[in-house]
Amino acid sequence: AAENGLDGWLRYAPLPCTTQCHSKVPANIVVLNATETSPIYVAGTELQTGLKSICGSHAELIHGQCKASSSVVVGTIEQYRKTCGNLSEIPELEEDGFWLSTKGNDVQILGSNDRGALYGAFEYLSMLAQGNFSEVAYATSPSAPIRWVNQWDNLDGSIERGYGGPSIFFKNGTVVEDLTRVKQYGRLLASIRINAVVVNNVNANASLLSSENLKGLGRIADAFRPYGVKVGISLNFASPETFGGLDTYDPLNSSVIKWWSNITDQLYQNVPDMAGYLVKGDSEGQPGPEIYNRTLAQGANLFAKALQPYGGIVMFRAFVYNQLNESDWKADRAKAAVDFFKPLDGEFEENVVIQIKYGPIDFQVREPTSPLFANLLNTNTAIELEVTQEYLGQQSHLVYLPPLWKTVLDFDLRVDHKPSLVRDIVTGKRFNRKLGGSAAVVNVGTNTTWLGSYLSMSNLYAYGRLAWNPADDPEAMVQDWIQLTFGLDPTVLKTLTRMSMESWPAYLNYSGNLGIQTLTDILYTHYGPNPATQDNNGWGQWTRADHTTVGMDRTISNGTGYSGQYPEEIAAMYENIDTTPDNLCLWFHHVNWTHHLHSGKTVIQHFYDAHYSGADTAQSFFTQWESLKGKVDEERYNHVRHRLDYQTGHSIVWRDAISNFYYNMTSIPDDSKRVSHY
Ligand code: GCW
Repeated sequence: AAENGLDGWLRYAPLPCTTQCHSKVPANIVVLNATETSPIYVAGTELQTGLKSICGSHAELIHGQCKASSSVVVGTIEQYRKTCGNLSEIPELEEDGFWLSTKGNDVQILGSNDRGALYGAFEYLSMLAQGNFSEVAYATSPSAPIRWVNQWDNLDGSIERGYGGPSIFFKNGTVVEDLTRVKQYGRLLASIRINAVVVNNVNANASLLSSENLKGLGRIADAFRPYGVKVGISLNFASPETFGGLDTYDPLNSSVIKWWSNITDQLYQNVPDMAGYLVKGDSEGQPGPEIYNRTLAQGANLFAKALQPYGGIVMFRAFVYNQLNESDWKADRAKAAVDFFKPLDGEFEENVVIQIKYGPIDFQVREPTSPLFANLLNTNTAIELEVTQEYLGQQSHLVYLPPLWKTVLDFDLRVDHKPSLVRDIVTGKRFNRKLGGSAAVVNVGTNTTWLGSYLSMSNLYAYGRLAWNPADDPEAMVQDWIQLTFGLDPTVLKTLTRMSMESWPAYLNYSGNLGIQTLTDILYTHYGPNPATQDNNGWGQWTRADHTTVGMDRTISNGTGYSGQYPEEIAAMYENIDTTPDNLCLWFHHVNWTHHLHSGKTVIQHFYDAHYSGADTAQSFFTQWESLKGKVDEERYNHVRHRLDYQTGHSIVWRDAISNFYYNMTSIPDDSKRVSHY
């Protein structure tokens, strides 16, 4: 229904009667698998619902046997060969891949496994919902096996950095009774080919491991299973002591090892197909192996070994750093991940994957690519992205994130002077690793828009697309999302595409640029302008701004040496200010406010201009959206209008707060005389 956001991009809005629906859509749906908990069964009902809703046609569901003609056949390739006979040559598929053919009388949707068949059904429905009846025949496979989302849900039902209401999983310390929303989430995730969800916060509470909660996890897994989505959990490193009653949590202690393997056994009794563990150790106050003088690899391997009998995976986070002293010119939080993990390369078990945030600090509006991707050649890696807009407007600002993510995924790190795109590193291709992929912090909640805002859902949709194919195009992805979410009106498509593509550059301009990070409040809320919070504390998100100068000197020659963590060609580029792109100038160099950028502008004038132009663009979103009145149903029109109205005002608050702050600091007037009156 139009009023209801729960369907996300799976609304299956009716197509206008003029389309080819009736002639092109088969009369039967053949489901080559009968068990009700199988994704193939779900594919059958999804196809039936979708065809009815999109085309108004009733297709008969037939289980198990092949029908002579006019059918959509959905199942695995193996089942097809057994039940329906010959199949033309089709390309080799990876796990979860599928073959889709709409040529001839039948539609074939055939997975390499059950999950792949369901993905293919969603792909076919996505074509139809966009009025696309073209004849296609192709195979597609995932770029990587790990396509996960992380929820930062606490057992009390709150969500860390969640902006879409309380948890759909937990309440009052246990798993909620009614798992309807979990199933609906599973449906959305399956449609974008996500294959696992870590359901609890990385800042984990050991009481998740109580026997009651293990049963609850079993129920969550049962709810997700028909959608091919597995469950994983975050662990608290100290659990053996705080929850298990041992007097240690030393990862090499035999009773600790036994305790974890026993817990793992119990988990697999409740969740036989559990995806694995996610671990945040020795980071931001979380316990880890360090107090026992054990390495992070010894910590990770403890869990890896417990999981090996079950084929589970440990996602071990690279987000490890210490508080630092700003009076030390060479101190640099951005260096922490490589400092901690590079010496451990090759020491991790084969089922450990190091989960690396895209940049070296923390989900900022722009960061250089994390150099850790270039420093783990004998270790599995995955990239961590953030759909929840923690530093990026918390769903109250429109920020379509894939253009930001692409600055990292498409970055060529030139390891050993060879092409080394981040996307080829995390998929395992570049260094020949079997495991790899991506994880995104999503944080949906009970809000009927899921994320707290209709427009934010484009980020979840596109995340799934990129996890499958990191070479996918941000504009093409958002266009599919717009048509699936708001229908086929060309003006809606054009306007919302433009707004989406302009949104990250606009937010970047009014919230921080030239590589200075997001100038938001970093101490508590991560929301709204507060450039004063960056410096004079131990968090290491420093700008080192004063009356005459600004920026972090991260060069080898005179600074923190961070640029030296990159392979030679990249290090040389960043070491020299002449070859550092303007957009990372202040990340790598400490300069005068009057330093001239490659653009010809001074740093301070760039600040003023960018903040004005970013806020101008944000204001235009409101008018652009208003031009769509009557073309989008009223409920969603008003919801979005309200958000954009707020963003209009808040972008001006941002603009003025930042411009004013640096004007007061530098006393350098704005050439265009906008700022000088403060
Ligand atoms: O971005 C920071 C957040 C914390 C978060 C942490 C992490 C879950 O402010 O809320 O903790 O990163 O990624 O572990």
